[in-house]
Amino acid sequence: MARSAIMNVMVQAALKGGRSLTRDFGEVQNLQVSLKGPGDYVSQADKKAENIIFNELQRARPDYSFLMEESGTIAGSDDQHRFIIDPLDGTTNFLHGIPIFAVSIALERQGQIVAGVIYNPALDELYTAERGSGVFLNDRRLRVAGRRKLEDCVIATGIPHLGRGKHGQYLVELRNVMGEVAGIRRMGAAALDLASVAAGRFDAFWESDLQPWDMAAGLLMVREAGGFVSDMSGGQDIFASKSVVAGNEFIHPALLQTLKKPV
Ligand code: 2AM
Ligand code: CA
Repeated sequence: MARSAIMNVMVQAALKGGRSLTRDFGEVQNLQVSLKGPGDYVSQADKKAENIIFNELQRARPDYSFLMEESGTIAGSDDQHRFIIDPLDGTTNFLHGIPIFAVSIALERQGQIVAGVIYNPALDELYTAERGSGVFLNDRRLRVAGRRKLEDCVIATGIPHLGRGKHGQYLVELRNVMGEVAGIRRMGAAALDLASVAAGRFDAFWESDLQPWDMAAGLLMVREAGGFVSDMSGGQDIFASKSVVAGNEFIHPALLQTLKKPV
């Protein structure tokens, strides 16, 4: 698998950020027993990883712009290129010592996502995608799963929690989907959920109230694996609507329809 120069830069940044997270994750596991918990420690770990990733990318591409979960927007002299960075997707998992979290880095060119890297350091799983060149998990090229019937499918989702999302509407969606599928999973890291759709582990995924950095790299991966992505209304306003539905050509439309079934 030949990687472009920019992909090499993004991979190095993700690996370096991931190594920092791994070191801090060890300490987080020890802090579970403390009364206060590892909250402050995790915020620091998150910011530290973001700084490492930012420094790596900015050194290689000093003109590019940035959108980052922790530091927000940094305008570069080149506004045609923008890195979109989530240094720690799956923060709640990380905080609780659950090894399902990832670094996510995407590159947008003129508003289009052209490259993406998602790295889960706990499993040492590195997903890479370039527009038009496919998506890989480590060295293996990925394809979305081929299932055609919802009843055979394992569907991933994100459940809105305290202070977030429309809980009533979500329960309707969940009720609609659970009656028609083989299983539902809630992993708690949207970037990894999308990567897992690309890898054919999940047949589809839906979630609302997500940010661009949760989704950018993963959206490209699903597309490059031959899958379909949309917002909850079936359109392409994914960032603006903050919602995503992803799956193969059969399950994506079937899931969209099921989600919207009237009560
Ligand atoms: P995070 O771990 O980077 O916060 C979980 O349902 C998914 O929603 C995760 O990918 C999580 O990303 C994302 N998410 C986005 N905004 C969030 C918020 N305000 N609180 C918790 N999770 C959030
Ligand atoms: Ca995130």
